[in-house]
Amino acid sequence: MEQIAAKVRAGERISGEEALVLWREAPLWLLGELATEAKRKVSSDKVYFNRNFHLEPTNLCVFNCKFCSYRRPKGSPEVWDYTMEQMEQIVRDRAESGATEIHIVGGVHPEHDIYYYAELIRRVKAIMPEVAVKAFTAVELSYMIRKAGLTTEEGLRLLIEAGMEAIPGGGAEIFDEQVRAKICPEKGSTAEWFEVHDAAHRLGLKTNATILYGHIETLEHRVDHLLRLRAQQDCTGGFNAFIPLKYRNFGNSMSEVGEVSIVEDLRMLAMSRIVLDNVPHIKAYWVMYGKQTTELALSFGADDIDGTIEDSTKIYSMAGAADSRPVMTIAEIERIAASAGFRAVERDTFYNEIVK
Ligand code: V47
Ligand code: SF4
Repeated sequence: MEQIAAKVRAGERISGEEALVLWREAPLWLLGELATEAKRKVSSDKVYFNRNFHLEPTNLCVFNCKFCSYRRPKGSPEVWDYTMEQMEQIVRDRAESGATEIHIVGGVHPEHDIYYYAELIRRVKAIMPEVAVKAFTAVELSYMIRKAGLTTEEGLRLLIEAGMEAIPGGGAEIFDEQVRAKICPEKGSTAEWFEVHDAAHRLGLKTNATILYGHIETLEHRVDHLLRLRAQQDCTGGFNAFIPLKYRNFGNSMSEVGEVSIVEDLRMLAMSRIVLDNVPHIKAYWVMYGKQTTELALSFGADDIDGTIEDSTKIYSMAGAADSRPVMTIAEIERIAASAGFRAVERDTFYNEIVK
């Protein structure tokens, strides 16, 4: 274990087996120390955040992932399915908010096609031309592109021409095909997820990646997930950030699985930073962890806490996250970063610093 820690300190890449030894045997303080050293090499004393909001067009979905607390079947009183005009109004209401990014993600709609979504992006950009559109998980993209009979590259080009500038990390879940078949059997495959991100990177788009952890997967599955991402990043280099998403167990059909501890969350973050030596940013998504754990996360390799959100996402509140009205002021972000010993820095979607 000491030898592996020395390798990490020297900036050398560790293997999957070495990662497993560290994950199982290293004391928490050591993981925090190694991850913080690695974080400082990339982002010194900075903790990044942005001013963003989410647009969730619908919670209808053609898939039915077992961990999802968000999707509702057609006819349910809890369905929302915004019209184009309603979505324009949501954006108009935030036009003066100072947001630099809009994150558009929802269920995989049974009827809307890629041309509808291209139009949505165009209308968003018409209202807020300066905002960066980070839109659609690889699962949504793959579905709409295949339905239109386009190649992945053609589909992405069409959305890029409409104004899409980045792709969020969702839909990755767990790459191991056997675990994926158990928790989200209908959803697009691991190969499809990588196909979208690979093509996006080759077209010059920056994307994020996630893992959904803390359910039925093992540490081996988590390491396998990180290694597949590291290999992709070696080839295309387009991942900006990695976001470990903790499985929240409220209101879905895997609730009996329970939730992992905060200590496990911290180990997950630190190991992500250590193994993903070629991904610059590790995001502690505060909406999912809650504000206190997010503060702790900054001592375990995270250098990004996402954004102000403005109470615009329901994915995590519906899955049992502590904060049912997710809003974070910039003063709060600054306090959290300072309390962890770092400096909050506002960024845009591409991690350029915004100097006011
Ligand atoms: O893919 C769904 C996850 C993801 C649950 O790129 C759940 O900046 C936990 O990807 N418990 C979508 N997680 C959200 C996402 C995301 C979020 C924030 C920032 C970015 C980014 C991306 O939400 C899904 C799935 O993995 N999810 N249900 C649940 N019960
Ligand atoms: Fe649909 Fe996404 Fe929920 Fe799966 S996680 S059921 S793809 S909304």
